[in-house]
Amino acid sequence: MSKYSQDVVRMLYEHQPEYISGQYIADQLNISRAAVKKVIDQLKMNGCHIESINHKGHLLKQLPDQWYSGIVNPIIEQRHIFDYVDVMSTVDSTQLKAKQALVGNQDSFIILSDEQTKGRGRFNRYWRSTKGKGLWMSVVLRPDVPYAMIPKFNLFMALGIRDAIQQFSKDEVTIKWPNDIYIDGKKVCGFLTEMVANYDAIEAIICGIGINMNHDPSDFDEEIQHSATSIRIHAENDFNRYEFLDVLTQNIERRYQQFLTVPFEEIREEYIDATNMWNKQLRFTENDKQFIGEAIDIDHDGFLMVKDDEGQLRRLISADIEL
Ligand code: BTX
Repeated sequence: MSKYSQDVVRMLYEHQPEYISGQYIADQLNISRAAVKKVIDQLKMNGCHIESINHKGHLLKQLPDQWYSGIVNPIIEQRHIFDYVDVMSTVDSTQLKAKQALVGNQDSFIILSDEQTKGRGRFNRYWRSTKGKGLWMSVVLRPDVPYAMIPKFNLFMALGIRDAIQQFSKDEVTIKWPNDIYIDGKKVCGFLTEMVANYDAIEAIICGIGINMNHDPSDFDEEIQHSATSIRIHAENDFNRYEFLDVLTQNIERRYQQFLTVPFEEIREEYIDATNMWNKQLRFTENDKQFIGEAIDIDHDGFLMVKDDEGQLRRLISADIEL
């Protein structure tokens, strides 16, 4: 793509729903009108719905189905907690990329990619990140908090992600403590929080978020076809990936500020209401040991309280749970 593509997309996006003349774009970028036409033709070939009318100019009719930094940037610039966003078309893992990019600086940022070739979940499990179908991103933040706060960060993020997905889903969206979001018994999102720390303090929190956004059921491969779902499958109305990114990052910003200023206790009831694990027998795996039990509460520190099948009370900070 031309080096001007993102600038042109941004101008078209910011002028919506107005037409914008080729001459105006040319003047702004200090290039010829012929060069502008070439960029616009290229964008159209890439699937951007641009309407061009003689003497009127160009109009972005519909937001594209890929990530363009020219559109992502103005959205993320509205979020005060981030310094920048890096938009990629493909990457091994946004989480790995984020860990490299956070070294030697104090930036808070987002890495967003259209595809991951080595997306990873917890315990190095795979995370299927099909091109163009999902929101695959890592968020790097720099809170000045003690290590013990990290599990709480994950709880605040869970609510932020859940709320964002709920705005687009006609069906109830629930949290499966501690790392998944579900709709109708199937996983729509997995997320995880990692940290980089030195002896005294946290240097960065890296929250990797994978959300199935545009998949049809047939887009999931055999291994996860029965356990995965997407927002589109449950969406009330047609939605665009940029609208979703806007809502998601608003919710992340809101919950991050809440995480910094209020104790978990203040959102505990809300979290319990949003969780889908109550009143049923579940299989837990904790440090390679399995047991059956029933989740009965989330305590003031965000630990899951479980009564196992021998009647013993267990307090879990993390575990693998089969619903
Ligand atoms: P997890 O370990 O709880 O979930 C991984 C499991 O989920 C896999 O073993 C598989 O059964 C199932 N799975 C894999 N892909 C999908 C999918 N697309 N939809 C539903 N189920 C799936 C949860 O891990 C945390 C995942 C974080 C992913 C993000 S994406 C951006 C960032 N980069 C990266 O490499 N990881 C994070």
